[in-house]
Amino acid sequence: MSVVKKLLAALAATTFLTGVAAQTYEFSEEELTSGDALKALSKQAMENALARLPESGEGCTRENVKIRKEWRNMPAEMRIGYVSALQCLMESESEYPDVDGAKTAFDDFAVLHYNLTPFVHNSATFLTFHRYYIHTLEEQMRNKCGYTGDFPYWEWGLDCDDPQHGGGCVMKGPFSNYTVNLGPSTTADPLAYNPRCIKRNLNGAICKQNASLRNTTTTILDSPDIELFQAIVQGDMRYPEARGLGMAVHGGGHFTIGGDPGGDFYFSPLEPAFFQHHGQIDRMYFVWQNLDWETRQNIAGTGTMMNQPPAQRPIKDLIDTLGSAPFCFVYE
Ligand SMILES: *[C@@H]1O[C@H](CO)[C@@H](O)[C@H](O)[C@H]1NC(C)=O
Ligand SMILES: *[C@@H]1O[C@H](CO)[C@@H](O)[C@H](O)[C@H]1NC(C)=O
Ligand SMILES: *[C@@H]1O[C@H](CO)[C@@H](O)[C@H](O)[C@H]1NC(C)=O
Ligand SMILES: [Cu+2]
Repeated sequence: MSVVKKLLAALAATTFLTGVAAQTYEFSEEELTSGDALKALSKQAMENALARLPESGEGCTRENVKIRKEWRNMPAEMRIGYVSALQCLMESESEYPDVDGAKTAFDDFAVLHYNLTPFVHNSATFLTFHRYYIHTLEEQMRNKCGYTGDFPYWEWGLDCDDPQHGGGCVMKGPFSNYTVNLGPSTTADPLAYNPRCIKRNLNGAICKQNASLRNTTTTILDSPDIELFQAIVQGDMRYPEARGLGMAVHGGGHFTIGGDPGGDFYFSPLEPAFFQHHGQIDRMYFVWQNLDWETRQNIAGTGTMMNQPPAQRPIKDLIDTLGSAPFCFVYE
């Protein structure tokens, strides 16, 4: 089955339950700003998650569970392998011969995101969709490109104090030769072939105001249920608790990089860092869930406008990263 069909199917089934207020944690201001609080919460969540797994045997176990890591905590050779696998997808054939701008397997992910954007943001499916989306990229990196390492996340807050200046075309590093093939979403035909360099507009001020270590931590701590968690992560204006946060940590991470296509709501997956960024969103979801697993296995909100095709990958399969299928990972 194609990636598109699988992801569409993932959106088709929803359930609704209500959450119960969670345990409270007390941290000092210093612990919140230094990241010590976030480290403690992450550690607790990973321990709680691992405790739910059998030692060994069939399915997902403590022996075979994958451990997703902060980019800088990955060994250098694993980071090189990760970049090579992304470059390999950027050279692999597209599964969308009909989309003029989709030249590679990497571009296909952007086509998918472009088509689904209105249904998978500020909706019940935001967290589970993106969890499955980056997992699908990981699977393609492994299956098409032989990647054997772990999947990374990007702890934005570690970079807020040291913004690299300037913007414009990326001239250095592994993606200096990468061509962005389609978009932006503001053109008359966004899916047309439109080759150009990748531009970034790194912004430490946005990072400090919206995606600091403290922001990441308070988002996890101040969200009693899934409805508020997904609202506060995205700055959903419909909720008083989330108003005034701007685009919150989700937009904050995106606009710490910004540029074209990184700042394009529809085509941001054409920016390779998108996947580490959404790794961090998913890690926040994982930490939040596993701090109080018993009450945090639900979703909230309207389903989507997508009632077709019939469900093949129910959302309940996407809630637990330790489910026997399709996931088996924790975040350290
Ligand atoms: C980019 O392409 C040029 C010309 O083909 C090549 O010399 C250079 O090594 C490439 N850089 C990277 C980072 O792949
Ligand atoms: C960053 O945060 C400030 C204050 O919370 C907010 O006004 C602004 O819109 C946010 N920026 C983004 C890009 O979310
Ligand atoms: C991030 O923290 C700053 C102050 O430290 C605050 O003004 C801002 O509203 C916070 N944003 C989010 C998304 O939590
Ligand atoms: Cu998205």
